[in-house]
Amino acid sequence: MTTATAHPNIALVKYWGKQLVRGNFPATANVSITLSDLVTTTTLTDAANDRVTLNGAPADDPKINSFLGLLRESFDIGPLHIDTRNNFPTGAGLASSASGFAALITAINAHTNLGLDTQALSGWARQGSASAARSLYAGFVSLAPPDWQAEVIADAQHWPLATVVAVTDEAAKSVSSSVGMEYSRRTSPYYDHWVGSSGQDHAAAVQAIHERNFDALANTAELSCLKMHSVMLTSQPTLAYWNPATVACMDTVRRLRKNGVAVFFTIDAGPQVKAICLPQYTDTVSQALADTDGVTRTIQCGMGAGAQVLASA
Ligand code: 2P0
Repeated sequence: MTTATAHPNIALVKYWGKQLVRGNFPATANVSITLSDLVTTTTLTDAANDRVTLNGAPADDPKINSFLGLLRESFDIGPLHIDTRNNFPTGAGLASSASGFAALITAINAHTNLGLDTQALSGWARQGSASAARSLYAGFVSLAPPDWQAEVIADAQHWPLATVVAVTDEAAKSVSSSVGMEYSRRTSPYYDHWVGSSGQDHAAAVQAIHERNFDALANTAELSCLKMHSVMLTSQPTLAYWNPATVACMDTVRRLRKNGVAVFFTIDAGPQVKAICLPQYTDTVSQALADTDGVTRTIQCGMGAGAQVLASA
């Protein structure tokens, strides 16, 4: 039996869209921070047939099935019972597939003695879910050309930012990110500009992180988020991930920032808002978001660890 954990990561410059090559490579350079407090815990046991339980209930997840199929083209991996649990809403724009595939490949590596190093694990995780490549690592993580290998550009101690998650709806999304990205590539009139400008956004974010320039990171991250959502909204069918509370949270964050609080927002493929701030503002930001109409709860996170094996026997 083997247990591994991994944390979700939140992109500050977003991945949305895939290259038209095998291997699940993003079309846009992206950079993230790995969160603490939110965690996926995955336990593997040998079984007669493959079986997956997600948050305690039997699950038939095509992405996990095809990931196992891909791994078995290269490695001898017997049938497994995969028990995976999230301590946060699943499939709701909180990067459960990033932590999920990072924990899964980390557990499989230990359980079946594949002997893969972190870089190789990250490459395999990318094939399960591209954002998962980043969750192998702690700190500020880039996934960018030329090799599209996730790498740490600064560790958590360099700039220990805090994140407050404002939960507005715990339900799972109706359109998966993979499907949504394909709609966007095929139909959004803004898609080419989005892809073409991502290198510039990535470079600006990397520089802001290295310099610990909060305003520069805030402006770049909010622009990347809003450009991604513009692409989503102009896709056919439209991908409208926001609800009224999402918009209210954005207004709350903008008001705080105007009043001198170092905070910015980012939103992924779901209606939750993540407010990233300097740690001394965490309580102020949490309180303001908790008081915002439609917010059901807030979760405070720091910078999290990379994926790790907890126990293997
Ligand atoms: C990100 N997202 O960079 C972006 C921002 C959602 C919005 O990565 O198709 O689940 O499995 O590679 O990684 C969500 O996409 O997609 C995602 P697949 P994934 O965090």
